Amino acid sequence: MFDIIKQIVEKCRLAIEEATDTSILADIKVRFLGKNGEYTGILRGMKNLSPEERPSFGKFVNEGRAFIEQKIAEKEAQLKAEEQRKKLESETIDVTLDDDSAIGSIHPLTLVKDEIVNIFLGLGFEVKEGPEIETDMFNFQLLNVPKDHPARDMQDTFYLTDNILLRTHTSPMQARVMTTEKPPIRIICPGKVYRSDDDATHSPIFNQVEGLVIDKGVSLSHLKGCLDMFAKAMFGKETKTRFRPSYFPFTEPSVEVDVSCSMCGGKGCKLCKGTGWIEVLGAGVVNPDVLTNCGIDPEEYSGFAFGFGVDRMAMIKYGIPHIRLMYENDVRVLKQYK
Ligand code: FA5
Repeated sequence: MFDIIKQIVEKCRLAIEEATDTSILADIKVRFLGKNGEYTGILRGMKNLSPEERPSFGKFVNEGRAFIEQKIAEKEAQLKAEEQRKKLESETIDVTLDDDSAIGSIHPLTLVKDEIVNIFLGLGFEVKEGPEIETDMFNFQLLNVPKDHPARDMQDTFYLTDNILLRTHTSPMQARVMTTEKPPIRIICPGKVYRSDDDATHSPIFNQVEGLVIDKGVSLSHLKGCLDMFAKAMFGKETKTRFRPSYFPFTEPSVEVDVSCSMCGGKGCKLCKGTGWIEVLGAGVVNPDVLTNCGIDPEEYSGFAFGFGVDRMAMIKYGIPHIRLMYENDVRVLKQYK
């Protein structure tokens, strides 16, 4: 009996010694010391021993078990240390590796939007962002575009219900601020907008930054000064601005603003289609009806507003020929604008 125990202990010791990972070791533990394990089975033989033999046999079995348990614990510590070392080795980062292919870059639309926002922050404007799903009231009606007004055709709209739509410009945010805050107001509203448009320079989803200033005595000359300053900061200090009469229901008078072409300096090139000028935004003096709609007294206050497409600015700035290139997420295109 004692010899059998010695043999099993030896067999177990060898198996432990040869184990190459902690899961094999766990199997060995079950195989020998588990409920139905080989070593545990020995105890069943105790019933055949005389009462005198039992104490010394029991002691011998317990010593054998303690020996196996100690060997398993030692081997487990050794294997765990080994496994940890291998894991650390395989996860080592080579900080000397000179490869930037995995580094992302900021999207050109974000770059241009941030640049625009920073210029206006420098001029004392505050950023206001709002919902992309809007009510007809804020998107159109408060801005002097009642239902069935022909000017709605200027912005081909995605309606969700009769009165809920995807905002077609960020002007509804201006209405939201005018109805909740008291002048003086000096805000810009960047954000995504939606129209049913699709060609080389128009996308169904695009980005705008619109601006609004309301205070006492604000006039068209303040608008011209502000936008001229913006154009010089954005496109270079040699940039000239040109204001042409236009129409928007929410401004009176309304203007389209062109900047001298930054590519040819105004001489005429492919980018400006030979005219020397590039149209960048719409603007005007806030229509007094809009102020009244939003609860501001037009006798006391006046203001100017403007709005432009960030996508168009990015196309001009980086010479991007098709607006869709900015939405296809082709990294070969996007990583050029780090
Ligand atoms: C407006 O959206 C007016 N809310 C701007 C405004 C604000 C005027 C305040 C006066 C006072 P417009 O529809 O022109 O205006 O759009 C402004 C700019 O958005 C355009 O100059 C153009 O650059 C850009 N844009 C318009 N539609 C698209 C489109 N589908 N894809 C990309 N850019 C577009």
